[in-house]
Amino acid sequence: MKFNTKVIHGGQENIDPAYNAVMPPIYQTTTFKQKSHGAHQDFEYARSGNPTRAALEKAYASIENGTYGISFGSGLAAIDAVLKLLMPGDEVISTSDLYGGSYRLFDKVFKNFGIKFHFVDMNDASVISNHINDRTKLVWIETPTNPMMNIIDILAVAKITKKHNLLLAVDNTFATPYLQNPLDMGADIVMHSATKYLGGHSDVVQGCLVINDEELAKKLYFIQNASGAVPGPQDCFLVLRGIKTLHVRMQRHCENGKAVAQFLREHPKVDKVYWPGFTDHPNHAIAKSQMRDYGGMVSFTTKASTMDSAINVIENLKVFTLAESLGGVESLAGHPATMTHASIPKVDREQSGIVDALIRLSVGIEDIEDLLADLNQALGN
Ligand code: P1T
Repeated sequence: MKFNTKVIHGGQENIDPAYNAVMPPIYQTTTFKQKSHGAHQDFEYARSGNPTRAALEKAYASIENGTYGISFGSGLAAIDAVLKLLMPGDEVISTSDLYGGSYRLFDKVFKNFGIKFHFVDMNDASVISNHINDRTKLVWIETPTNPMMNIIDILAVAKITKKHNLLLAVDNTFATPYLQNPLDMGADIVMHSATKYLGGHSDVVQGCLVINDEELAKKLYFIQNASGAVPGPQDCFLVLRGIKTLHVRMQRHCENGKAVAQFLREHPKVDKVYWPGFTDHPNHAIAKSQMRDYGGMVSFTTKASTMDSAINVIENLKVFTLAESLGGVESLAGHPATMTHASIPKVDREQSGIVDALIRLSVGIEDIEDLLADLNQALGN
């Protein structure tokens, strides 16, 4: 099955044995009757499993070319489950430019449980080797990174993690499986904030992991059930519905993202534009080889170069909505330094390029003329 067919049909055979519904029913139930004491059928208690969730988990696995899909109540809950594979004393090497909430979970929660994190600029993947020791267990990457749009070479990182027998987890939220499939490039775990492009309509918070290895999947299913951060059936239904149009939405996100990036680059009030499709992006060659297009996320700074000027621009936007999050059909604009990445200390943030003048756009699928006119008026022509 090719990708556009998978998003609609992948893993969806026989999802409603009772009535052959084309979409899985929303099984709004906490528990399932046992035939007799101890004689369970497929489902017993809804934290452990639910048919609506099972249909979605099969879809997750299918679109990421994996074997096992595991869903969670949010993207952060999915990351939390991966970190729970570790023990006190273990070490993690993470990209330094990553979603502020992921950083906060690492630095403010798991650090307290004796796990050590090395935050590393991975634009040159070989630097990872400098931080590996006997206690290293996991390498965590995001690519493209949030919000600086850096590209990390998944194949090169996977070569290092395989050599040292480390787990490699890739947060594929920005790219989605429409653009890249990290498991095919040697990753052990793919993670998504399904809140974003997979759900696609800004109406559901959810996360997932996709894995090929059976033993690893068993451990993560155990954590999913034991820790209990599971999504409800209604939310699973919504994400499954969103996935069915992922390919057509992503195609338009990519087209509009490219047009916005090019427009901003030519604009006299704009200073830097961060978008991996530019041929002079530092890792454009890697983006070109590991992604099928460049996505709908664009970050930029204005020449005025102050926090006030950046906030002024996003407050003047009328079609773009000033809001956290990304990946929905509507265009959003945010200020990473005070919003999504406020939990990262200012010095570390600025070292990654997240300066006070940085604006991040999630370019939606509206008419491009309206988006460009909106940016033009907000920038003051
Ligand atoms: O919000 P949640 O579903 O828990 O997902 C967390 C998360 C994980 N990884 C990446 C790359 C993300 O961008 C996010 C959430 N990000 C935002 C809310 C944001 O505006 O960037």
